[in-house]
Amino acid sequence: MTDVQDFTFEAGAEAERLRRAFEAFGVVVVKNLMAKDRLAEQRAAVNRLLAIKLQRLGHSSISDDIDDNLNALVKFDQQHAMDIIRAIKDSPFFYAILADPKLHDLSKACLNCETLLSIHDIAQFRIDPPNHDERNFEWHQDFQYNVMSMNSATIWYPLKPVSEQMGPLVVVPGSHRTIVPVEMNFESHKPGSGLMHAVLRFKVDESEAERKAAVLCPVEEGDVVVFHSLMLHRSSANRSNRSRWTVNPRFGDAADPAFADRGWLAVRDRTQTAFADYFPQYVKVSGS
Ligand SMILES: O=C(O)CCC(=O)C(=O)O
Repeated sequence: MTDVQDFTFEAGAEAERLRRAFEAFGVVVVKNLMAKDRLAEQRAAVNRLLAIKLQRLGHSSISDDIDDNLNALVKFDQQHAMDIIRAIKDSPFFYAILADPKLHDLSKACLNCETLLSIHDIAQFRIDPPNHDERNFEWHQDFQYNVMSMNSATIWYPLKPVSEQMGPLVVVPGSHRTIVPVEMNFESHKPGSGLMHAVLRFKVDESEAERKAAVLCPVEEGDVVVFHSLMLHRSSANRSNRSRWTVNPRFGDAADPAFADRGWLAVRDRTQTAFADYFPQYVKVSGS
């Protein structure tokens, strides 16, 4: 049984050690990588968007805390959380995260590569309010959603600590060596609804995945998780009384031969059938 400590490092760990752990487990946790003041700036940027939205709805008592303001906002309508996610992704601070040298160094070390690509469309920001399970992911791999280089890195870090009750990420260390076949059904999918996860159904032996699973918790302020695009992972339910805020960009290796040969085509808003187009042997199209 793999222990989370086997792939957990302090910031400043040598690239070679990170790479070896990433190769062995498909996941690495780096403690204290993001500076606390950078995280405070990111929360402040999120809070400005929450304040704008609340003011537009006539709500005048704005808090300094993103959770208070989000709670006030979703009382008007849960869908406002999606508007905030959309605006966050289009904010300069989010582009700065994609350009963060610390995340680049970590991704390059893990992927053992020199030239990264990061596609804005598939970088995510998640807000997971308590007891709101609609957007929770079952067991899946990220490659089928993103179709960047096969050995891409998904970065996952919280703006506030994630405790056991808050729905920590669950991973299967060492599961990153095979592509899991999927069933795709775009029939009732609405782009931009935040429900893209429901389009793919992964053929996973769930009891085996649960048996080998490691729960990444607690993840403290400043800690960063990076995992391989083929590593099996899932969400868990947030049963605390505050939201889980996670920053979730992805970095691929531009030198992956198949990725470069297809002109670095990946999944963007308008290319959601890319996995079926390039990997038809893993796909059964249903609902047509
Ligand atoms: O944060 C979560 O609950 C799931 C995130 C995830 O599955 C992903 O980043 O691919």
